[in-house]
Amino acid sequence: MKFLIKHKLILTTIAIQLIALPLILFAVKQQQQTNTKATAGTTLSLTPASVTSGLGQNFSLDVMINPGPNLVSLAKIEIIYDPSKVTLDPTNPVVVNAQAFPQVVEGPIYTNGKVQVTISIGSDQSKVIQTTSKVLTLNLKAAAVTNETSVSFGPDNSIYSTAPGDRSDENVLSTTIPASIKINAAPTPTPTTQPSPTPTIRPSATPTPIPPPSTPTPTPRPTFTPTPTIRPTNTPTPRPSSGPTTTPAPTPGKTVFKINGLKLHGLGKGGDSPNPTGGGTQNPLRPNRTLSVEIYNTSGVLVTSFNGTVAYNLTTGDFSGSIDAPDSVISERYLIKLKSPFYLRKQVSGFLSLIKGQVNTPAQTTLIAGDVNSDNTLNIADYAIIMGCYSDLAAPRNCDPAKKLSADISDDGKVNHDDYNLFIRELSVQQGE
Ligand SMILES: [Ca+2]
Ligand SMILES: [Ca+2]
Repeated sequence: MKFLIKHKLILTTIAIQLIALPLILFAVKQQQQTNTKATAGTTLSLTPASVTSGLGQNFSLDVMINPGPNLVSLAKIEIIYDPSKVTLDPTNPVVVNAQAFPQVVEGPIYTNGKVQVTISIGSDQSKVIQTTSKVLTLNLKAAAVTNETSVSFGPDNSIYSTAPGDRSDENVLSTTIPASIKINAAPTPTPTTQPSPTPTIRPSATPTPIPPPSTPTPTPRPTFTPTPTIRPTNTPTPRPSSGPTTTPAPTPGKTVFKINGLKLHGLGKGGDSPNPTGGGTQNPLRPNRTLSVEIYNTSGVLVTSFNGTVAYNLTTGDFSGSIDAPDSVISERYLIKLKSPFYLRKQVSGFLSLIKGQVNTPAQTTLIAGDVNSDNTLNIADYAIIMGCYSDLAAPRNCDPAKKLSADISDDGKVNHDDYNLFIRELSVQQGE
């Protein structure tokens, strides 16, 4: 009997384990899926998800954003619709929610069946979107009878975030939810909106293209004056012939500063203020950078300053170089500060006990980006230059080659969301040292 009970107990334990194992595996898999999703995590939706309208009547759709775990700074929105079924209200087609997004960065641009607009929180880092908010309202008109037509998000939507877990150039949009429109022949007195029970959730990467109108019933185009679609002149900045990473050999007898592993925010493995270990532009267009070395005595009085060049290393994602100090520099304990154009000046940690006539290596240092006008401060003046040169959907508003060079803080030849978002992310430190 005792043996039987023991046997039964063993069998029961095995049975429980057999049942529990798939459950544990399932739970682990679920966890992994949740984690995968959480890396992007922001949702754009059109509400109400379902609208029934009478022919010729006006109706509105709101674009809503649920930031998820992200802190949204900028939204690039592209709405597509079938212009043979639905038209834009000619007087007021797009109303941006200026409370949440006070800065219209570009657009709205109206093309056949498409609305594009890029909006941001402006220059105040604390205004990032952290809760579900209205982005804008689309005012539309029911133009042709149909059982179903959709108003949805096109392939070119992107959301940028200042969260520490995100990169400055990372699109954190994960999901877009369209709206379904039914247009009845007899005009209903008031358009009824019904919350749809199950909105179709589609990944933003694969939008269903709107089929071309089957019957060529030309919808009269609204009479509003659309913003002309000015495509930015897509002349890529010519890459300088690379071969810059040849560190010149130090001159014998010279006092040399060996700069090792200098990180520039937004470039290579430089990270940025909220995410120091994050990445940046892997192939910066200007791999050689001027670096000013300032030497101060232990009382903080400037002794001398001199310039040299540091070069980008693709493998390590940072900058290195050897810079000759003037002969007047004597062996002494010094404070060192480093400054490169468009970055805040930074004091190297600790003192450097300099030995004249030898190679001296200051501690590894990281420079903060975004000082577009190189006055050692991050403020509205830098922001204004970035906004003036911003060019993604349209030509820049106020830019020239020099401004463009300085505003392109991600150094990829373009001034757009990457540079804006990097600047906003850097604002936790606004003054150079
Ligand atoms: Ca500045
Ligand atoms: Ca850029």
